[in-house]
Amino acid sequence: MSSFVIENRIWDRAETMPRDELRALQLQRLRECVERASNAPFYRRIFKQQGITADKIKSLDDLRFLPLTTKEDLRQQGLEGFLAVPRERIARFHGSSGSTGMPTFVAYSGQDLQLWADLCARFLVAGGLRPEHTVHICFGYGLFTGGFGLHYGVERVGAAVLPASAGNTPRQVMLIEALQPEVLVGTPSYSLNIAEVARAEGREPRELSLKFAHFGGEPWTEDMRERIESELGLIAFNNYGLSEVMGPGVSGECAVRDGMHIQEDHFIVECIDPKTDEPVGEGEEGELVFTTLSKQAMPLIRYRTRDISSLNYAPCPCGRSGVRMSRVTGRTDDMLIIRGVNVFPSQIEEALLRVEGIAPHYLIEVDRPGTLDEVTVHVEVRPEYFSDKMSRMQALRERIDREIHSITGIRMNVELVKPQTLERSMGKAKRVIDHRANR
Ligand code: DLL
Repeated sequence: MSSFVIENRIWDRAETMPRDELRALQLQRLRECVERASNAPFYRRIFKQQGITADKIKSLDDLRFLPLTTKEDLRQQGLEGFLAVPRERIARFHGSSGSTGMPTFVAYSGQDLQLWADLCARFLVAGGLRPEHTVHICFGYGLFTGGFGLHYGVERVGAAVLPASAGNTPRQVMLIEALQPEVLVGTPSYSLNIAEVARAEGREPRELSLKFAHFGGEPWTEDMRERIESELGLIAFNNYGLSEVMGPGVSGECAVRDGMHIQEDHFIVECIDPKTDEPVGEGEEGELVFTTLSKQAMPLIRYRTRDISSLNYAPCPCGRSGVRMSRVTGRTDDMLIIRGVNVFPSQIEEALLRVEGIAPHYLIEVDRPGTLDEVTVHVEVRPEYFSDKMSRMQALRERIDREIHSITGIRMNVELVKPQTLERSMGKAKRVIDHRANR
């Protein structure tokens, strides 16, 4: 890790609001949100059917009487079904690329964009950003919320933006060398590509100007954080968000780096059992569900994220009162069911990173050639470990097999591949190919 020290600075006093005050504010904003949401055709119809009105919400506990909203609802109703303002008040569209090809669109009013920049500023400052810094943003600028979301957050803090966008990694390295940014913003997996290309060009990645980084947009493990920090010689912070709810800025780590503070004055979070829809206890894993309290153009009520995490209400030494969510360990729709056992890609990542000699690049392939599921994990070997000696590679494979088995309880095929052979992604890494869906 870098020796750079992150001070505990707070962007907005609202982040430290006492919890009783916070809950009172949430209740008031929840009523306003229900009022606003009833302008959207989807909610208007449901509220009418179920007799829901803002004045019937007497306490935050009444939230559970409100309907859950799903990604399917967004797909089926389209943007129009969820717009709570006339088209002329929309200032920006974004979208998340669905597996079906057609993105799910989201809309922002001018006020939403202001709030978004502020919420990004909060977690950036919590993770050390200061006006004198320069920030290299390698998220894609486009429909994806990562590029523009972080861009305006950095500007709000008053720091300089280097809008590198995604792709063309040699050029990214050149820009870092030329403009000496202290901060990197992007997906964690892409930062490793930058390190790799820098090294291939004869530069030591740890010698680059980067001191800390704000990563988000995809799942990553604590071991991956350590690997990235040691590769690039920086301190890495985690931040979380999703386009439907706003984009980045829903939560982020403070200097303590023990969970991401949710910006609860603008989002109510619940953690539910995805099967029963009942709340799980504090610290237990469940699906996160968000209600947007302040969004104007596209308010969402009890939006099911499919992200699996847990909540920690213990006070944080940094003074922020927002509940902390754990790392996302997987998505309900990412979970692989292998011969009846539930496995998350993050568990495989954890196993792989325990083994010395392998590079943090992997791909999980699932198939069912006969009646049984088969998983093949393709893993890159680090150049200095790659060898023509069968026995050496066999020992490495067995070590990986044991780690995977001890974490997931199942046996997988391990295929070691030469350094640099797995495809590098320019944004969110693709970790799983499941052929079973096409059989
Ligand atoms: O990825 C928003 C974002 C951009 C967040 C940049 C942070 C930084 P979507 O493309 O809609 O939006 O994808 C949202 O990505 O439901 C999670 O499954 C996953 N995700 C986002 N951040 C994290 C994270 C953006 N820190 C989906 N850890 C979410 C794990 C994350 N998963």
